[in-house]
Amino acid sequence: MSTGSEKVLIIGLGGAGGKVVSRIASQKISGLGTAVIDSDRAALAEMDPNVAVLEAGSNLSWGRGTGCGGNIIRGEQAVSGERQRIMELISGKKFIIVVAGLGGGISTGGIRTLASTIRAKKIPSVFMLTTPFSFESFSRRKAASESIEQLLPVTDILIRLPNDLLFSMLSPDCPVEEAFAKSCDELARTAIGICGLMNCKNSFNTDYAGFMAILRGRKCQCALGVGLAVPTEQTPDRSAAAIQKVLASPFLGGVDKMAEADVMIISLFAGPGLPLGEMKRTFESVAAFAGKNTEVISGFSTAPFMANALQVVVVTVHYDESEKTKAAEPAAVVTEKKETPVRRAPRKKKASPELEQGMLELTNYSKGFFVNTVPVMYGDQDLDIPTYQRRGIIIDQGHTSS
Ligand SMILES: Nc1nc2c(ncn2[C@@H]2O[C@H](COP(=O)(O)OP(=O)(O)OP(=O)(O)O)[C@@H](O)[C@H]2O)c(=O)[nH]1
Ligand SMILES: [Mg+2]
Repeated sequence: MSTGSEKVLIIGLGGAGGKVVSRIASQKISGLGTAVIDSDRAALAEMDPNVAVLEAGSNLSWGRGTGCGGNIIRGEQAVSGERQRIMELISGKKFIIVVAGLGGGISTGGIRTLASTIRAKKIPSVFMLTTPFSFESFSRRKAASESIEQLLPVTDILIRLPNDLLFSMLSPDCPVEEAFAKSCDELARTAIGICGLMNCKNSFNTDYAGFMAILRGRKCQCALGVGLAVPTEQTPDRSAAAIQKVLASPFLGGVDKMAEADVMIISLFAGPGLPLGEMKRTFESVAAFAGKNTEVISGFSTAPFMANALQVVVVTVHYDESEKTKAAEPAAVVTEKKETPVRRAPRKKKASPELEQGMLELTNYSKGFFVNTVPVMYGDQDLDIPTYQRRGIIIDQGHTSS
């Protein structure tokens, strides 16, 4: 199986990933290869003819080309058994995007093997994963979130898109099939947008390294909006038109999400000759939606095939609470390490506090109840009388010698 000579490869894993990748393949974008890994033969048969398909698990006892039926262990077995073919599939690639809907059998079970295989080949990659709707089963949601935990150490860039964000943008009357179809269109646009983003040669910070610095190993949720516009007679301002589309993106979750973001990445992609004024105006218009604590990072790139089109990609990153506290920790450690060792002065002895308690007069008290008992004698000494009295010892009054 071959994906051709394209240096960038988008891999769909499982049903949702496959649908997205099939849409991307149908656009025949030059330089972009597509592949799908699934154990569901029927789903693979529906792929665009440009997609390289890898049927996983057909040699296993349960594998009859019917999919994993939500069974994560089967998903893991199916993908682990295809390590060699996956190696061949990704060989020679410069950059890989993986798209999958976590929660399913092959996607949740197989994603780790796919990630570790890509890492073993040292190919830069971005994982774009949806997490299940809140109405899906608890076990699916739990499996998805555990899968994210396991993936963090083996991925560089993990973009986690909660499917629930779709609800915030689509009307409740929207038919389910339409909602899913729209989401796949959006994910396809997003994946293509990310490819543009990673190729930002003129970017300030929005290239692969910049993304890695923000996302690597950190638990976060992302939201993403893509808007592409060309100037027309009705809408001559392509920047405003592209921003409008970004704001309407279902995976952006609305302007409130932008204001709450910890990081906002704005990237422009246009044909050669992008005017400075238009670039500045676009960045400023999008950045106006950021909150006062949002760190805004922006970048741009140009390519001849974009002609007079302008694409705006906005990624917002919302760190989990635990990550926010973690972020403060390394700084503290670094400061401590750089500190010049201080020679400690010899410890001073603590000054003893002044004795405040009054003196108790030392007198002989009556033996009380024991006055008529036979005294305990040792030689001529009555042992019932305290030793200091018997021997006439002067009691230390509590002051130290210094
Ligand atoms: N946004 C979006 N999410 C989807 C779509 N289809 C499925 N999902 C999500 O992706 C998750 C996994 O679904 P699939 O990709 O069909 O599952 P799979 O990996 O093929 O799993 P098995 O068939 O059990 O091997 C679901 O739980 C949904 O949350 C879709 O069309 N759009
Ligand atoms: Mg499936």
